[in-house]
Amino acid sequence: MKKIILLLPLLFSGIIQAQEDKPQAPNIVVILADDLGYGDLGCYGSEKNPTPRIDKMAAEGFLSTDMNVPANVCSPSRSSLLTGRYPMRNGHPIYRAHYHSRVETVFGLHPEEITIAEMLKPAGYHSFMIGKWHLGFDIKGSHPMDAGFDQYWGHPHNYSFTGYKTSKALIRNRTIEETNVPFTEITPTYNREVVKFINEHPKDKPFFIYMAHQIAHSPVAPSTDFAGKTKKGKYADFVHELDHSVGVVIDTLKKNNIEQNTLVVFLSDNGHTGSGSSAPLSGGKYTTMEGGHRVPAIFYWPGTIAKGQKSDTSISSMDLFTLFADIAAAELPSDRTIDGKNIKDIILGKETKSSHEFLYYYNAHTLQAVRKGKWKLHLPRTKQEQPYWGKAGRTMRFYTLTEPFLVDLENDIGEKTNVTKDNPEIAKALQAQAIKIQKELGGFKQLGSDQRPGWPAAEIQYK
Ligand SMILES: [Ca+2]
Repeated sequence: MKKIILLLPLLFSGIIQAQEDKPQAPNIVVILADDLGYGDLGCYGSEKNPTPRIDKMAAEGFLSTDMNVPANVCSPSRSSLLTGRYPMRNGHPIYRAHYHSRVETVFGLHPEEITIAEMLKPAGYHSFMIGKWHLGFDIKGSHPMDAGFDQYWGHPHNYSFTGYKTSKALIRNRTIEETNVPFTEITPTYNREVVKFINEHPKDKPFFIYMAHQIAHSPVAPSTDFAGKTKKGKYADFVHELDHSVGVVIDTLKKNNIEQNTLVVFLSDNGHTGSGSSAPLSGGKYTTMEGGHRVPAIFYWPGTIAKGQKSDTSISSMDLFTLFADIAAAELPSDRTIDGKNIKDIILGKETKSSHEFLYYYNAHTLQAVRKGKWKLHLPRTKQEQPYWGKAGRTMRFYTLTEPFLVDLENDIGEKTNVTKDNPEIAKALQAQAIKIQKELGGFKQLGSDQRPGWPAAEIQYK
């Protein structure tokens, strides 16, 4: 008996020691810009938009010149970021715009999809979503809090979205807190809420913040503090406000002494519109040119990610899912295909080879291009196959194609010259891959073997 009494305190102190030695899982913050073009930040060559905070983040972290989103409009891009799966695979390949058709508004993110928030939960993470959800907020089963988030604050739609109680509203969790909110008052509340959350969050529990801004989507309307500030026009003021908000997050992490234990990822959901720029790329939002799918992306984690890295290794927004699982020691789902790859070694500067053998460019349900390394093949298409491109109004190049168009992205980033004739074998191989992947992911009027059909929701909330 005496022995046991002596041993017990030792045993307990051993357990406590083991817990103290276990490194705390890092916090994760994703800051998603809306419709921010590849050429819209100072660190990506913009001379118009002052973005000192994001530029500093890039200088002190990892900047990707080849971050690809698998969709060129808001909703499908967000669905794939959160699930690590191509939009065709996860059942949300089209965007949510109530004025196009009723069908598009009555389904959202499928409840059986697993989001980053759900994946991180068993690893002890508390998840907070701020801002534009755009994945069926009003639909039962598709609300952020049905998708693993513990807390929500924000305006969940495009500001132009009308006819719902949640239109132009600010919502806390599932409760409408303010209605008829002027657009210019929304972003300042995001800053207020993110600061409050970080300041108050218990230091011994890791968090995941998904902060999805309304900036730089229309309406281009900077808040009072930013209107006229840059003297370079409204759009520059707007992007400058976004930059300021990024600075607010970084400063708050620093103030709480958790900057070294927090990975911050900044990226955009798709290419530019209106006053923005995707220079030196061609095309923008709604198009499957590089300007629609290649976005700015910066990874910042002082003490872990080395400063001043600039990488042209192809990565995808779907990779965040897999990267976060790794750094959080969370389990990846084993019952489904995850398209995201673990890019940890890439952002740590240990690997320069891309894990993506192919990248697929879908415009809604239509596969329009396949890329392998520097080679990108634009596939023939008719205007009937695509709901978006014609609405873009900026470029009609590639709107329809009668013949395949092969581009060498290394030497022709603007996608000007068709080199199919000089490289017939490459074009043929990419065409074969296009046929193969459509059997799996689906295509226009073709259901793939691993494609979740969009789901009709039975019940609309807030109505
Ligand atoms: Ca967008």
